[in-house]
Amino acid sequence: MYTGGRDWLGSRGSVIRYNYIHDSLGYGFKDGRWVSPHYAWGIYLDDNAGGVDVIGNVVARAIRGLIHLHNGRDNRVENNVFIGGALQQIECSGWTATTSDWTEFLPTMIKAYESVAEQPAWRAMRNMHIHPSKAVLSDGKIMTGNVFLRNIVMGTDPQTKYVSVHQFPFEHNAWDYNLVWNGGRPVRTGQLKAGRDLSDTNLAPNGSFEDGRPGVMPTDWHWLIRPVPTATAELVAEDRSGGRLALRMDAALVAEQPRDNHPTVTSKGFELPLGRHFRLSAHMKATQPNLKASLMLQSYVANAYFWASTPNEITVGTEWKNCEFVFKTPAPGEKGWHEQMRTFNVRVGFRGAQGSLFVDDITLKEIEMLDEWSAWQAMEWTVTRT
Ligand SMILES: [Ca+2]
Repeated sequence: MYTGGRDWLGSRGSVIRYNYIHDSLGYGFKDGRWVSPHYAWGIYLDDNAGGVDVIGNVVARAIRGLIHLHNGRDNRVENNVFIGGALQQIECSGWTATTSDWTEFLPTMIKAYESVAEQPAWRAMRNMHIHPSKAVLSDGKIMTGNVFLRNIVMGTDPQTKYVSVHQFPFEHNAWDYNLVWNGGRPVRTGQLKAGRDLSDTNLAPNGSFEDGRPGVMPTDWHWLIRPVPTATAELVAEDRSGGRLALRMDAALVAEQPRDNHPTVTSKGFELPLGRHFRLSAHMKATQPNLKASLMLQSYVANAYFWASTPNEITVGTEWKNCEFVFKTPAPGEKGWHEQMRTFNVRVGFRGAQGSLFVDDITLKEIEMLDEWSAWQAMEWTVTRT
């Protein structure tokens, strides 16, 4: 059952109610042959479809999923039974401000919206106070105002996911009171989220940069890459985030050198358990906007292996800002693991061509990682009154 919303209006006010939709097969061309089942959902709210009520349906078995909201907005999905989607039960794929479908259809949406915006019947519909040109959020996402309540959702395939979401702003959608069962297996949502700290103390050596004296490298830290002999990285008292001292690194980029071309310092090595999750954070600021720094945990033995946590690129501005990453140390046998892997160190690099980077309060702690279901529940959903 399909509808779309390239004109902002077409699907609004539609009700898909009390149907039994089952074994949607789909038929398509894949790897040189016509195949079925192929690329099908039971209910497909496509291309910005908005303002649809999907209520009280039983939707069973479809190859791709049982319902798909493709940049859907202002839809209510309530009191349905979704059972036996193959890839996932529910799919939500948002556009962003730069998605070609959005930029292509936006003029049509605005024209249609403005043609009815002053009419009471249209104004009374959900979120019709939002002009299409005001629909993009500050992070570029668009898909808002959807409500998923009191559905019963059951997966039957061991590989299936409960939900698959893409460019989906959790805090602008509501998802609550759904009953989910996956045959006793974990409920997969594709979401990861850090839980509580497991470490009582900071595992980063001298991460507060309070040990040492101004004008020299902090205690327990040393150069990893000093691209020119005059490059400086030293403790300073003039600008810090916490305590008395911080680390200052001055720009010394050797742009023509293909690698090892910018100042990089590391802490001394320390042991960490393998196969565990950690949070690495640091306070950073720079003498000018948009300077590039890097922060990572690394482990290596020369000529044997190199491993580093990612992502690690940071854009630093002129105000102190906390940058943090969550990652896992490789467990034995996992990608990135090496039999000689024992010690790790914290690494800070400064890629700026000019100016200085200030670093303070580097913190490394082992953390609990929530499972995908707990992470999904912990998202900052819109709260609805039921
Ligand atoms: Ca400090």
